[in-house]
Amino acid sequence: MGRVARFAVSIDEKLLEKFDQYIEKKGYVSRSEAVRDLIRNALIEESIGEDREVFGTITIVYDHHQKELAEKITDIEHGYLKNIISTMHIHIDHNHCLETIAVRGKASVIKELADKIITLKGVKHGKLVVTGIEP
Ligand code: NI
Repeated sequence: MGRVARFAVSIDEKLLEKFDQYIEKKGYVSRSEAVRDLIRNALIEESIGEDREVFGTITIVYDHHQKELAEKITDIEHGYLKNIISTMHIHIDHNHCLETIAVRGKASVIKELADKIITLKGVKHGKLVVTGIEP
């Protein structure tokens, strides 16, 4: 960590009140810690469109009775060998599977991979979470 800087923020009282409620609900020890996390999240999310190395997870829930869906997911995964670290498969119930795919690589490639999987017919919910070392 570099030198610590302090800055003042002007904010509407009602907005600050809501922010303090958020901080308490989340369990942050101070406003500073909450603000630092928000800034880090914003910077990491912003970098998704850039060409930097990121890590992440793609989590999907899908209907495994959907015709050829599992095969399609596997086919896509085989096209990204360098980017997929591991996958975890959980059978949720008779119809549904949950899969978490741990990924690494250029942000643009990871986003492309996630979009290909999440938009498949039969994928009921999907989310890419990108993380990395703050830029
Ligand atoms: Ni399953």
